[in-house]
Amino acid sequence: MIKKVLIANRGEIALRVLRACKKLGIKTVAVHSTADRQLAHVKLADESVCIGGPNPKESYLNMPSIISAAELTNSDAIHPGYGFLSESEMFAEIIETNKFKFIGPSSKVLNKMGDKIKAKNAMKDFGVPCIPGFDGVLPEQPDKAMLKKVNEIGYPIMLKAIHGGGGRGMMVVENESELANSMNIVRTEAKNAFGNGDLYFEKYFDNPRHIEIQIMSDEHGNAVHFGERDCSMQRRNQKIIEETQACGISREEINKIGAICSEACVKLGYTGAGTFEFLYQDGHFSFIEMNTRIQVEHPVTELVTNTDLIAEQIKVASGEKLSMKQSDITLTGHAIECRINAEDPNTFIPSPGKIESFHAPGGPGVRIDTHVYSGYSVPPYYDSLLAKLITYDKTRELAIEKMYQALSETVVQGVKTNIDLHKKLLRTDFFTSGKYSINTLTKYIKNN
Ligand code: MV4
Repeated sequence: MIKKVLIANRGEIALRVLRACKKLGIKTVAVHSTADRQLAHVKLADESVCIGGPNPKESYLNMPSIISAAELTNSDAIHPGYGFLSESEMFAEIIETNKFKFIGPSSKVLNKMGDKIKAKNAMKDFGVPCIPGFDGVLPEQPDKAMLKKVNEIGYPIMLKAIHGGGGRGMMVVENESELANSMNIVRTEAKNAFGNGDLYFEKYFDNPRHIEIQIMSDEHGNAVHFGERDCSMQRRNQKIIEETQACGISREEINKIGAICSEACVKLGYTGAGTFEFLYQDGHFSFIEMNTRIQVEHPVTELVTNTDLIAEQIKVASGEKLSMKQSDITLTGHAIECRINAEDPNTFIPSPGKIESFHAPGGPGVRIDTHVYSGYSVPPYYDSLLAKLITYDKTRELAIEKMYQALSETVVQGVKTNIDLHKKLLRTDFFTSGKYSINTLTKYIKNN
């Protein structure tokens, strides 16, 4: 039984986790940096502990400090949110050995999914469709075996770092003359960013959609999926709009890939919430990686499936069986999320500072997940997400119109935001028609 949860995160997700704990009658501990004393969830938590300086390394990434806070407050479990330590094998392992509960999968599973080749080979074994490529560690320089595989796959290929993520440590290679040099570049980049320069490659997909499947599994061998999200509306690996249900993909297709994902979770010994990321092109799903955490965009799934994924995540971590069967889960209606960031609309550079006034939109089917209030100062040390605005309605058209209205009602003064960009995007042909890929937003911004 979990009686007290330490929330090892900040911002809107810390508040979201706090709300789920309150609903379940679980005590909460907020941990925060010296720059985050003003956060709403710090004031609402039963206890709060300052864990270090404003730099994430001193606080939200500071494992000894967080574990000390858990000891000090007698917490049972730690919720890592997203980002920071949420996918850290070492953090999960330290929590496990100190007899706290990590609200997420085991350190063993985190190790496997954190290594893209291990993850891919496991998924292939479980029958998850993967992208053809070289599914081992590449040699220092192209050798006979590697070139044979490249020629079998055909150019273009994509070089990827085994420990890559967030769009770093990958490069498209168009022909053999670029191959050796590109390998050196990606390897150096990966060594610097992830401390590991191991590479693999795959066939390059030039215009895919980014579709992901939400899953949840318990400690008793049960797993379910909650359908898909289309997260293609992104720029430089930063998603800005997510929606479900995905345009033009049938329920049969989703249920088929969803069942493969939930079966894979059981075989993997996965526990908790997770997401299978796919590229979707020419009517086919191809696995790219698994996210072993709750994601920013989980609310759209909560709205169309009428579930509280964070509460379910906590219940599963406390050893309960999943409260639903696959047949209980149906997707009804349409939900869209717009990420409202404090950023310059032209340069996309973060725009920290004091929010002089803030007014949230409302009405039926309008949800806003935010930690922001009038007078709040956005610190410069963290990501620029101010609020997630989510609308829900019977049809996609109605959800879009509701979103446009909600964005028009929203007031954020004092910092620059991307609200106007969202309003413009909702009126583009590619968005209203639902015909967009991972390249669409970048192209739009270049031309407007
Ligand atoms: C790819 C790809 C095309 N072909 N793999 C980007 C981050 C990482 N999660 C995997 N990524 C990609 N892998 C092959 N074989 C294109 C991307 C990609 C991407 C994928 C999803 C969402 C946004 C993206 C932006 C650029 C590139």
